[in-house]
Amino acid sequence: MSVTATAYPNIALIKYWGKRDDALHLPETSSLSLTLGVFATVTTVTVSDELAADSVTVAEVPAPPRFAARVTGFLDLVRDLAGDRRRAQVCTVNTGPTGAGLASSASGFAALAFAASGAYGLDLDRRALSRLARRGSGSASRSIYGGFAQWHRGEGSGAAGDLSSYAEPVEAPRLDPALVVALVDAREKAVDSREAMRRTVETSPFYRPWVQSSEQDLRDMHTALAAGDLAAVGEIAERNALGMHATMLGARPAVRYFSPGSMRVLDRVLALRAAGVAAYATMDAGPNVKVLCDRRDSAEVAAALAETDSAIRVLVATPGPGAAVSGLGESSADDHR
Ligand code: 2P0
Repeated sequence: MSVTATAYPNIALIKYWGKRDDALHLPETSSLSLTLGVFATVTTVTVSDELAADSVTVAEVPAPPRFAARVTGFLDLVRDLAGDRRRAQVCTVNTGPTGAGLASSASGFAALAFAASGAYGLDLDRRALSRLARRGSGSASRSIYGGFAQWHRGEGSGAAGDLSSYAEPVEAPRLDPALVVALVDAREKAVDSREAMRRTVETSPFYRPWVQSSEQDLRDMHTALAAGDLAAVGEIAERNALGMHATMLGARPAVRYFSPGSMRVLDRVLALRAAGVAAYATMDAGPNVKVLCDRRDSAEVAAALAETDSAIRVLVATPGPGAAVSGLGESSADDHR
């Protein structure tokens, strides 16, 4: 059985940064994101009797061992759920930069959750798929849905935590947003986000205060989304993201993802606001900057960001769809070699 699924990255407006359970990927805080309509990941999983081991390719090239091991670990979860020990071939193609703070692991594990659960014959609803995707990468739980989504931190540990930590869609019908992505550097980051968040939780004196403020940010964000108040949404998102980066600067040793180029883009966003354009920045585990604005202002914002000599590429993303199965087949693993 072969299943192909497509998923899109999401950018958090209220960030996920830090786990209370590393094995189950249970977060310290709830987070809220917008799924983008760009940089899809397309993944095909083919289950076969003939494979002695899982095989994983990324863009038709054998995956690096660390990533292949992560995929196999994820497939083991799916095999346990399905009671099926057969091995699988995983072929994944990312249309965006990988490991550059553009949420490639979110789209990647959301697509893998859909494709693998389908290929192993599981019939999971979106909540179960979100919980499953979470086990691959926390932020992937949110890419199961299009538009805005909240990943609940859930309550408790062990099975109770696992059952209660999933994402759900959040309606914001009065907003027509865009995220303008300023690509400052498309290279893979030096410190991966998993290590960076672990170090932050364990060593940063600024971490707990951010966790507390994030709870208020989330409540305020719901109010702003319901009111369709883009300026409030942007202000809350910007302060939440800068606060997250402050926690990392307090880690020992510090983790710093923004670069001089990122700063020039952030300055440009401030200049846009001073000129009356509602534009607000957020940044993740990398130097790239994403700017939230109204869709009608997105061309102006994109032009302004492109004028900085820091952005090597600027593109306008509007809200994208949730993960979905895009192909089914009965093909054998050989078909994909
Ligand atoms: C987020 N990030 O909310 C935050 C903001 C990066 C900065 O989720 O360890 O790849 O696989 O659960 O999901 C990146 O972390 O981490 C992330 P794991 P993930 O989007």
